[in-house]
Amino acid sequence: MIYINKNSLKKDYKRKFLEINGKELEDGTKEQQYEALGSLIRDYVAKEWLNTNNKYKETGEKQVYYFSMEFLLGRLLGSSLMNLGIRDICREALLELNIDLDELENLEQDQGLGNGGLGRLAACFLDSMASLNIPGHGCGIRYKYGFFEQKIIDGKQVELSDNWLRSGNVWEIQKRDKSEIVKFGGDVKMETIDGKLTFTQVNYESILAIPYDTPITGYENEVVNTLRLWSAEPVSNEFDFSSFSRGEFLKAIEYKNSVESISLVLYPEDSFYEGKILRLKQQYFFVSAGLQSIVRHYKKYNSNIYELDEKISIHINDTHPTLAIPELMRILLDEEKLSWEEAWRITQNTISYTNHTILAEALEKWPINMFKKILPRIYMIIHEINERHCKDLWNKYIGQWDKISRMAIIADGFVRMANLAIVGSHSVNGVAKLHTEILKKKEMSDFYYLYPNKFNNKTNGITHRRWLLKSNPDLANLLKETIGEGFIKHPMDLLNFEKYLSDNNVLGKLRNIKLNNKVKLSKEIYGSYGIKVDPNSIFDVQVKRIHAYKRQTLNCLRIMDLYNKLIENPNMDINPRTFIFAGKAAPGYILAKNTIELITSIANKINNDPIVKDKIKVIMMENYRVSLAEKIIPATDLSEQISTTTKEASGTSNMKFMMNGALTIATLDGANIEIKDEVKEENIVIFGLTANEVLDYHNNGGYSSWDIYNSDNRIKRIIDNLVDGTYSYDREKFRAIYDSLLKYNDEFFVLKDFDSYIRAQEIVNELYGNKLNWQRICGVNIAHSGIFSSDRTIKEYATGIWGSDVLYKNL
Ligand code: 26W
Repeated sequence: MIYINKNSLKKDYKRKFLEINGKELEDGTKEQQYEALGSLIRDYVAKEWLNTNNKYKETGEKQVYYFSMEFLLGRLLGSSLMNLGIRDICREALLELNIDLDELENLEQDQGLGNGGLGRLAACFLDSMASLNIPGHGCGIRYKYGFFEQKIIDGKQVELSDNWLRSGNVWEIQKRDKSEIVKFGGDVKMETIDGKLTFTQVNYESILAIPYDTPITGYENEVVNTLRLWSAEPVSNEFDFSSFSRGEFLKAIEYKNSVESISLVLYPEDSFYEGKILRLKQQYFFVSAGLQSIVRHYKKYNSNIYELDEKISIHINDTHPTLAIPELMRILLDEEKLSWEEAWRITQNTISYTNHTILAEALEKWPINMFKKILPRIYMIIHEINERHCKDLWNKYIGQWDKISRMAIIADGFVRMANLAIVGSHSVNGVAKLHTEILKKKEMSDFYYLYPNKFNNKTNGITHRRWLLKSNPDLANLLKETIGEGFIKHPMDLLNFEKYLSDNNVLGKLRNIKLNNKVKLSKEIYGSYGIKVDPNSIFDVQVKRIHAYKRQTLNCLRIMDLYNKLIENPNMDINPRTFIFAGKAAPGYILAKNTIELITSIANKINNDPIVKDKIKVIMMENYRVSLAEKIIPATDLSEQISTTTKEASGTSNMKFMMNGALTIATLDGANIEIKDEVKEENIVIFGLTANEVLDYHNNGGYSSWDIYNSDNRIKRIIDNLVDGTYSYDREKFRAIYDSLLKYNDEFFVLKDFDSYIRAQEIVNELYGNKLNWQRICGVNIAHSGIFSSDRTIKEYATGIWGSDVLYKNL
């Protein structure tokens, strides 16, 4: 909370603008006005940032470092202003200068350094740590190009590079003096010095890691934590002019490019692992730079390296930063000269690991030969970890070779990162109850029986500050008017809203707020795509990565079915619906790209058919990202969470939608189960196979999509529609989808769940028919969303994993 009034803000802003641009505010472009405001706000933050760091040094509190390949922060201007408690006065001050704050906020490029759920979770966690007074910082990569920008051209996804740093980034500070050297390749020299075997990496390539720090402000609590992102540069940036005369100038530039390629671009694959050398380099690059800087900082203020695990927690977000384990071992063994046993104790106690997916194709494993060449010393350490681990297993599981080889860290020519993460950490958690149970009983059961105490659940959460206060201010105001402001610091207080749900006046207000949000989104849709949608129709929304397991195809099929019914019976009485999709497909994922084409083709057909004109519309919004989500979610009536049960580890958009008063239609997957337990069965619509049914099919077979196709006329018709020219002159266009459903026996049980999905949608229609009851249901969802605040999640991590729970308890 900073103390500043409207007039001083105006004065500061004008001065800042002049300093940066050398001209008057009125003469500046909107972009310049945004940039000056951003810089000013960062200046305001700077003092609290310094104070926070000084406080951490003085108190010596345990520091948490959240290591993640991805941080999907979105925009920072609005959230920083809100956290500092000056968004309203800033809006007024700008208004007096004839500037619209919303317009400036909308100009900010999203910081899109993440693919989806995992990256956004990291961002929500940073927000909660800062807001709960927890000394928790992020460590990652400053990709020059973030997640690609998606354009839809002729109904197809086209990827453009996301040059997000083009006009600079006002939020970051480069800290060249805090650079680290990261070593790749070379050999390991072993020698005995003073009777001790030592290891030195020689003939290696040095790469300079430059940190860029972004302040992470807590909500009105004067805490500013740090997100440190690393960028790669050659150690010497000077061109060697003698080599220029030797004609080797281009070589020098090529070298520079090859070094910088390490932090050049975010891999756009989500849930799919490819053994690319560059990705391995990225992983070691930021992990090594991060750990070296953490240990250096630690040693500056602490003399006893043996207590490192009492002062530092390192959390690894999925297996991507697992090299933190051997890298910390390397630092402790080779640089700090600790014994293996001491180094191992400290490493295990320091590191904790979260798993975010059970999809087999997402499991990272690196070919030994490639690994050894790039990281020779790290490989040796992993080899030793594996030797010791396997020895324990041999003693414990005598003769059980299958089990031992399943649990080995190095096997079949690969280094298996999940196994390393489990063995080298003290805590392994899943991200929703069902997901953790599947990890324990199935995916990681061997390890669970070996280390039952390591495994625990931490159901995901979302920051209610961005996803309610900031993105839905009208709803936040209604909540403040009714239950007071307490819910902002204590989101469980949202439960008090339930008392107001018998008040028709409150329900009416809820309805108006939603309608207003829908009107705004309709304008956005009209502005971007020229399509008029009816704000009074049900906004039925599925926005997330496009992936077979998330089953956008199931959603498409029921729209196709509804369309067939309407064509047959144009007078059918239905609640008009607007189906909204958004999401990116991995560039190499053919089926997902085909799904986008299907959505846009259905949209094209339906939106241009006068028979169904006033009843249904289909919209595919381009370039889904955090800032677009903030507009779509508050305007949603129906949240589609329809993944094949067991496949979605948790989901987090499900939580964002409920918090904004949408009804959820869902399978009993991931956190949907916990949402149902919170709101109770009558306030959510559930359909589809249960986890046990899916697992049973997986284990015992017995599913035939052909049988369903042949026995259900509706299904036969829509599947045929995929290839009979209904949606495209090119009858082969949707062949990939058609084949996945029939030829390859519908791996994700789309046809199996179809009937139950349609019936669930009929229930939604009935519920919508009773407007007051619908509003009440939406209210119940809002009231019960507090438990899904990431503040709750972070408190659980702090107490259950990091041992850094002291501070927020005093809040
Ligand atoms: C190696 C390629 C790769 C890249 C990213 C594999 C796997 C991933 C992530 C684990 C994918 C991801 O974002 N998972 C999502 O994590 C969310 C936060 O926990 C969950 O809510 C989602 O259910 C899960 O799909």
